[in-house]
Amino acid sequence: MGSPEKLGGLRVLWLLSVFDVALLLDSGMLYPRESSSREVKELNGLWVFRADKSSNRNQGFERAWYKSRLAETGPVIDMPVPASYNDITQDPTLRNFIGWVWYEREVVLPARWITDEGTRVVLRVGSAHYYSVVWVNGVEVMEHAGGHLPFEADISSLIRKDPTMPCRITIAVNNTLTLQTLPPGSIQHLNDPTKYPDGFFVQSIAFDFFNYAGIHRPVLLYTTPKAYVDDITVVTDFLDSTGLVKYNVSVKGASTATMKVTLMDREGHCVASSTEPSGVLKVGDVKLWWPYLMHENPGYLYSMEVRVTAADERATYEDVYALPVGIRTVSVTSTQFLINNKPFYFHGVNKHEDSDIRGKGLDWPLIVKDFNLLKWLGANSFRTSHYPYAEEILQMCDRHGIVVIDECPGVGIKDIRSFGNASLEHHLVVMDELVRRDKNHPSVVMWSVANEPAAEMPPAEHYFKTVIKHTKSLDPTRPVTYITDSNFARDKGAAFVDVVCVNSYFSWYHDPGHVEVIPIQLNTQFENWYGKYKKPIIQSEYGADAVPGVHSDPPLMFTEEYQKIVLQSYHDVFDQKRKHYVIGELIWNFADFMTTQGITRVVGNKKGIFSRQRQPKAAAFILKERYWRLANETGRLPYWTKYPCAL
Ligand code: BDP
Repeated sequence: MGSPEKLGGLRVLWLLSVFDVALLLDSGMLYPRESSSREVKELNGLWVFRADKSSNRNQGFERAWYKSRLAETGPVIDMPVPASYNDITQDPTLRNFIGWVWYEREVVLPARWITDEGTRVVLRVGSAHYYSVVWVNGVEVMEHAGGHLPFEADISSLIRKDPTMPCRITIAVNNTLTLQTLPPGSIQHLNDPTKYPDGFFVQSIAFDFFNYAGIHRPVLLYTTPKAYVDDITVVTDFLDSTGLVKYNVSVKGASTATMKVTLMDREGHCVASSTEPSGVLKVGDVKLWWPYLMHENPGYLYSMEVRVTAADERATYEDVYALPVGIRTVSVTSTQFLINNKPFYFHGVNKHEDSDIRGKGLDWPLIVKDFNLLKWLGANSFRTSHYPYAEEILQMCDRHGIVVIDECPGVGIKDIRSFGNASLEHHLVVMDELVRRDKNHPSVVMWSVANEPAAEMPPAEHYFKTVIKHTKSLDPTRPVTYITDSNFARDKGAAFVDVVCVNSYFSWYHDPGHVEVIPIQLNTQFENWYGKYKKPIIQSEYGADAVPGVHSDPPLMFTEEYQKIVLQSYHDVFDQKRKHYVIGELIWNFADFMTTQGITRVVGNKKGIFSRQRQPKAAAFILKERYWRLANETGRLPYWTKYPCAL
């Protein structure tokens, strides 16, 4: 054994060697935060809106709707941002609309933003589904492909062109999915005049949630000085009681800059500092970031304040950015998932961003309600099935200690044409964007690159090998997974992952009505996967639909009783296998959610343990009892959790 100093030195060397991130993207995507040098102006609220219902959906571009006020080129309606537009009006053609919709908002800017040449003004869209084009005062400033990640543009010079003009922001958003988008989809034109009206077409998708569209997350303007902190990357470790924070700051807008990096504890006391743009901060008597129910003080966050000063011939600029930092480690053995070197058992849920009226629009009351429900349930984790969730949600996870499997929108990859080069390249860019956005969240412990792709298709092996390898090169500190269905014989991707994640629906999609098959089939599933790969396994989905309020005993499918007995039958097997290599269970789903209309869906998917309005079904109480018991066995409950009902 080496001396602690020597081991510490090696640890620091290891830290220095990782995370020299090879992101292909040329700039950072820090969450916009106010500071003494940065202002934020939210543009949430009412926007002007029009769907382009012309037969080719292209009139907006042909007639250049972006060049003048939208109200001047046709009728407009009010549209809230953020929100999906689908469920806002009484118009059935808008609910099921496919094509371009146009949003517009005029903003009055503070005079200083326009006159001060030393200030950068950035326009940022949290997410818009799926393809977006953005103009400011009729000039295109950016385009973005992908419905779940942010994009931004520096609009400083544009707003200074004519200071007398208001700042008119136009955003055109198209929800059409193609074989190369993520998720993929395709358009079917149905031309038989004996069956369909003229120009009839539908969007086909191979995933099980409604393709809500619009501007789903906040749009805002923020400022930075001309020389600014463009990105920060943090990787953490610890040795005994010393925390290690490896950081790297990238500055733009100046060739040389002086730096002051200060790490502060919760009380605002400085615990470490540096004047280098990169290095390792050592934190004595470290307070580690722990998951909820694993420690009496979960979600501990330090604040890393980065202060950059740079000068040019005209002025001196100072930029300040404060990043929350949780110090923790993640690692995987052949049978365990370790957080801070202690075994972690995922007892959690799969979610969706989905609710009445708002669709997939960010909504604070809903977010806070969901976190209260997660805590009530005793859930310590969730998977962002089937796409990256809002940054605001991940920040809540960081603060509350809810562990996250962060999934990209690689869902419904079922057509062989979606395994081609164009798809693969886009998938890699999406992983770049996802890791760039979420790399510093302590709550994020694993990346998921896809859900239930058609893994049996010949190109799947190369495709997933490439995506997983790329993700590992972006972030060597977190395990990577992809989520497979229970079709063991056909799988081609699990060989490359660190943790095997399996979805199965025994006694539902197979052997419907026969819960007695669950123990045998689930046991076979686990033994097959572990036997072949010798990797820890998470049951990443299981469940059954229950229409709230529908009952029967003996249990019949779609009743609350059937959902309960399915869950309980799975739990018996989990309890045997978690002693060996099963490291988690995530129920499908936290809440009922909207899907495409179809004969197997009664106004959406009803596998929630809560209704879409977040009221518990009988299964929620089964799970609550189980999760608190698991927490008692595997974690360390904080004193106040003796009274979970008071939460
Ligand atoms: C799984 C999918 C999920 C579906 C679920 C279901 O991963 O998106 O919603 O089935 O059918 O296979 O309920």
